[in-house]
Amino acid sequence: MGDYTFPKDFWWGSAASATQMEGSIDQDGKGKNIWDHWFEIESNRFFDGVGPGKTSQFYKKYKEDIALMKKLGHNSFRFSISWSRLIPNGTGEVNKKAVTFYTDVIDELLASDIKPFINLFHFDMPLALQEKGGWENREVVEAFAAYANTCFNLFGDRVNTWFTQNEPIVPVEAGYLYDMHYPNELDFKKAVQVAYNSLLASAKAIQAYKQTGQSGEIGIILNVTPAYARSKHPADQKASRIADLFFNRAFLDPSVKGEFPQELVQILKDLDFLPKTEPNDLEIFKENTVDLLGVNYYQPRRVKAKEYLPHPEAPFTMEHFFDHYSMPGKKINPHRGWEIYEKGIYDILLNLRDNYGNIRCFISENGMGVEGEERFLNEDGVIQDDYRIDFIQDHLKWVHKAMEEGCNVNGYHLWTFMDNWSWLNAYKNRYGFVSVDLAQQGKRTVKKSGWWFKEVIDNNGF
Ligand code: BGP
Repeated sequence: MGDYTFPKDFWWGSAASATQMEGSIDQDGKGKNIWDHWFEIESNRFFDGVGPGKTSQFYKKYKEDIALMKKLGHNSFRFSISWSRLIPNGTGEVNKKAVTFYTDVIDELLASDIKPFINLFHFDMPLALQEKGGWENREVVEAFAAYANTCFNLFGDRVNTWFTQNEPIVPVEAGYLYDMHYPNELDFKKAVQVAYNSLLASAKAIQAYKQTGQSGEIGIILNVTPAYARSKHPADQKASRIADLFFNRAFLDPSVKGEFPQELVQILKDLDFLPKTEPNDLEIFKENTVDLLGVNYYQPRRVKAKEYLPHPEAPFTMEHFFDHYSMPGKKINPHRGWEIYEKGIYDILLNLRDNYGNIRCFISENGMGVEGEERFLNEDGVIQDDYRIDFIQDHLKWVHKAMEEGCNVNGYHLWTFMDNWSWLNAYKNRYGFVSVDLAQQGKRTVKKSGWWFKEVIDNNGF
């Protein structure tokens, strides 16, 4: 046993999402989601032209995968339900084969002493609903609450840790500001509406959960990285405050405190970007805050005051208020291009302790995507991913320190269990404890980090 011991019942495990791991996207009655559709019309947008159909095939191999999770000591696993697999058109009829599949997955996890954590939405809007505008459309808010309710009724007797959404800012920024995800719009007004409606949908799903009378807990998963200013100069400080407002507080405050930050509301009002709302929305936010917060952390956000005035005709984005800042001497994961800054995880947790009532939370994603890991195979065919072990360990040390200082952290999940399809990067960067060999029918092999993590779990620390 080392110096870093974690509390008894700490959640050790990993996270994944339906679209990234299920595969079998055109089988057993699944409806299309935006990823299936976008890949059909623009496969060139995806690394090596690989789409979501060719994922790790959890849909077929879940028993084998869960057996491996058990072997590696997991006590919890977060996955998402594919809305368009369960309800092919987003509303209306439920797909019985999907019910069977998710029931079997849950039962298999429970039989293996692994707590299922279910997330209801991970970037994968059913196509039928995106055709109506997706989160832009208030009808979709109601459709989500109904879908959530269906899930609670179907699975809530055995699942007691729920999440409404994963990183709701991603569909906003990637889909409506930066041309990274479908529907590839660039429209700030719509982006604000999408953010507002998805948060409202989350609150309504929480309301639906409470109305079921089930005894579990429900939360949301946010990537709440602090925005670090280049310097103490007031202009840099202001840049970071505004970046923090848009990227973090816009999601954290309504989810945890049930209200939007006044400064953000004022900025949007001044720019005439306030979303359409209905009279009792604020009450819904106020009354339906989360029990639990998932924190995803990969990289810090660094900003500085703007160097130049924005072009008057350029479309409006958050970068109207700040520039991104590349800090000299930063440590970087070259494969993903993301800075590695371990202390960021501690800063997030202290912020939650000091400004968000020390809400019960856990690290719901952290991880390192690396290209070409087969370079590190040893003679037994095991990937020697010492860089991943260092990455996890260095982050866990900061988590441990935050806990010693009173932060209410209940677990650590790696992104991800086995190598998954990574949205635009497809299979370029691998994140898993377990490698997936696409050339050999998705053959699974535990990496060195998987065995190392098992030891950490067995010792409840290192
Ligand atoms: C998070 C997402 C995950 C996962 C991860 C790694 O933001 O919740 O779905 O993909 O990032 O990012 P990427 O796959 O783009 O490398």
